[in-house]
Amino acid sequence: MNQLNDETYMKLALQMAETTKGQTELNPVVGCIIVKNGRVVGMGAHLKMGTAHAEVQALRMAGEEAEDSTVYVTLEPCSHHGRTPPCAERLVEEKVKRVVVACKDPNPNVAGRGIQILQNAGINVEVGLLEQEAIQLNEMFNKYITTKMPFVTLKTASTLDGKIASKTGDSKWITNEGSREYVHSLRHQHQAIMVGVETVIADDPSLTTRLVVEGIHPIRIVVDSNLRTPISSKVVQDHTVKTIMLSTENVSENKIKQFEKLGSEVLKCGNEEQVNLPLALQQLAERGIGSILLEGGGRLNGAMLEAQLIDKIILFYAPKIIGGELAPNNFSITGFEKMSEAIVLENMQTKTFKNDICITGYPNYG
Ligand code: AOF
Ligand code: ZN
Repeated sequence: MNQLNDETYMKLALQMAETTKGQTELNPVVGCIIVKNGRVVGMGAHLKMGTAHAEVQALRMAGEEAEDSTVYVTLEPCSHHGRTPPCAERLVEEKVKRVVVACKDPNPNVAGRGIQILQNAGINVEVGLLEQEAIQLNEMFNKYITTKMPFVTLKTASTLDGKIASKTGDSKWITNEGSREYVHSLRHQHQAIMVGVETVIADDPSLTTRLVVEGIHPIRIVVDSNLRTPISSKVVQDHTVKTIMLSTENVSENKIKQFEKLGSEVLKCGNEEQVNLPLALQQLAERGIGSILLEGGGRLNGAMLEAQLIDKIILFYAPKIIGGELAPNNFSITGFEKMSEAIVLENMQTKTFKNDICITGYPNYG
């Protein structure tokens, strides 16, 4: 066991939140531990949008022990009436003595008001313990709640020379099993998965989550300006989870009906030749999608990058060189003229899966 102090309990709360990543839809993941007279008397996590918040779950467990206790919570207790009543008021009613908060809630409806309610009631509040960890944990929620646009994570898998398939289109498999299993955890943690129509035509992917334990399937999104998705493709036929096709005002109503009859939804995003990507993401956010895993191909990756819509980039590199002028690249874009115009990634991190390298970074669009 670690040394027993505030950090020990906050770490536990963060771990509980971490494990629920992917199941709270538009809500943040939050963990809460309640300690009284040296004993843990309550533990809780927010498990599903629309249900009790982490503090309420933990308070229910603590019962009368909540009075005079210390509460460790990874996110500022809420102050507003959303789908559930305000946690800050509930903590006051339960007469807790001290509240340790990892980070403030960026939700404009809360943003410090929860802390204020607690302090006004004379509760001792400390903010900022393991703050960076707590902010990082909810990076997707933080973007959505402050901009009303989905957080987009791009994942690509390529050879060391940046090819996502051979010149004949073969792509199975570039990375190893360990890397691919990690990708399925990423699918579990995002509300939706997005690919271009070319990927559907070339690979007929199912885009579901397949883990050693059962995972959550993301909503499938196909960027398909001219509705060229084959009717026979898995994303249209298998009904494991909903499929949304992003298209334009220019496609025929007949074609749309064909897909709708089979259970897919078609969104018209602009009247240009190609899907208006910023408008598409805005429409998806309005439909309750706050996080998207973008899985290619190269043209869509490039277009999303050029439109500055990608928040996080996860690049898998397999120890292989395939070559081929015509073999598709991670990013198919016209390209910038000068090195000084290149998109720079920040906060780089690397992980390895045997001989595969996984690089994560955040593009800085300047
Ligand atoms: C907390 N503890 O466990 C969570 C919080 O619609 P509601 O009632 O679920 O409220 C959602 C908002 O509440 C969400 O946007 C975020 O600001 C906060 N989430 N707050 O005190 C929790 N999940
Ligand atoms: Zn709350």
